[in-house]
Amino acid sequence: MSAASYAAVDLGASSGRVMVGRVGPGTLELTEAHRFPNRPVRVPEGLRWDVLGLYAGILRGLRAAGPVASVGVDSWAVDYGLLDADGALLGNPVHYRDARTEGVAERVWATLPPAELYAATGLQYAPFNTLYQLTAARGTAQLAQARRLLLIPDLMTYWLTGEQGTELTNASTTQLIDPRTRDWAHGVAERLGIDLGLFPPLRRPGDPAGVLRPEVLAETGLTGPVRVTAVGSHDTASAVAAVPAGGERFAYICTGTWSLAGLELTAPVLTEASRAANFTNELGLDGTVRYLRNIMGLWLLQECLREWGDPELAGLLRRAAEVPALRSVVDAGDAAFLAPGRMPERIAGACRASGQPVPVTPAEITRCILDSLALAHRRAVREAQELAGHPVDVVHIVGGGTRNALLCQSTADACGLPVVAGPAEAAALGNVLVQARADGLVGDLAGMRRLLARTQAPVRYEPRGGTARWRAAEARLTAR
Ligand code: LFR
Repeated sequence: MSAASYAAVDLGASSGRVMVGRVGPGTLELTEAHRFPNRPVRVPEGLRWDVLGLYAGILRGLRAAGPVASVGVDSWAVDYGLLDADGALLGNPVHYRDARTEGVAERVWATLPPAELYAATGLQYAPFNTLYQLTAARGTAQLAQARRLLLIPDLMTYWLTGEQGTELTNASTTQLIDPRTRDWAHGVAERLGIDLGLFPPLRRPGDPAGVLRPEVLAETGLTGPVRVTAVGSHDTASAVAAVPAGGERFAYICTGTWSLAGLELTAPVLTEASRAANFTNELGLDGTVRYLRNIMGLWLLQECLREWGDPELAGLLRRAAEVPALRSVVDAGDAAFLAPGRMPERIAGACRASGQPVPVTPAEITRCILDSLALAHRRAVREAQELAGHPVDVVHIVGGGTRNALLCQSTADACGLPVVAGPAEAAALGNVLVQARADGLVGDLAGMRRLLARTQAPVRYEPRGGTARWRAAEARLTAR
């Protein structure tokens, strides 16, 4: 095969897309076939994902994509659907921002102390890790009836193919995987009474995941057989695979609804200091570890925009750039910002509580958010290097936030390092490249990255000095 087209289904927290990647010798082109909103729905029992709407968007996208050699699916992590004995979905998958996990971690830790849990799984504490969600679900009629658990991309893949599997990079976010063996953490599951038999067998990026069912072919107008390939089905795993870095001395920040900031390592860091700093060891391509911290990300801004009735973003960012930098900052890693709703008020409240000037106008609040994100990026990049003993010379930013020049420049200034921004559609590109690699069209991870660097034209931001101001702002935040 000398060139081929691949469909990447990439589901983000606020939108889904089907992208088509054309890969040939030395070439890589990505085009958008279809983009659709992803709106969680609040029903009486809580916040739920509209997975039927997402699947309908995928089918529409595959129709628009036209002939492809294979399809791969990636999405956000940790969430899942439960299937009954007939293989039918039991209810709407619960959104990771749902309140059901409040107070659950403490119950888990009474059986399995946090230090032991970290030593066994290397996963950061986040209230929404699948392990806590499953503990929250214990005793529900739905879980009692469940015979299978499929993570979101595995559920979509199952509906497309009829075949079930658990893709490893995403499985590593459940907190039920041992990052050393890259296999299930049986001891953890046993002690917490979690039935690992609910998960179908593990599969790895590049493994075959079936072919599109005849009904899917009929509905999408595609001619079979069309293969489905397991990719780094955690969107962050796919995005990190598409960081156009040369060598190893780089940090990355995957920006979108979240900012995921950290390093690519060859082994997990399971020290107590790492746990205390809440760094996670998620699994990446080819035996790599994604050593990173979750930062609230552009969610803070998205929620404000929603509250403000979705004003035009470019104008707002221009006005925000004119607001003096670093007047007030909030801790963009704080789980207090996890839940939806009233975000401008909550940000102003955090500034007031910490004795800083209270941002009032949308431009001021936007500036506060972007400064706070850049500051959180600075902290994560620095602490990751210290904790892993892995120095870097450059910070790569990929994902939607690369379109935000103010955020990229502020991150370069805050880190005191050059920032290389792009590609924006990193997750889709990583998804496409893993499929192309399974067909022998690209080489190893380094080869994939060389191809990206040559074809995707990233933008470079040099630090403009003034790191002392960022250091002072950080001290202001951590002093409290
Ligand atoms: C980013 C992401 C993060 C994960 C969060 C919740 O889209 O996948 O990596 O921590 O969403 O699933």
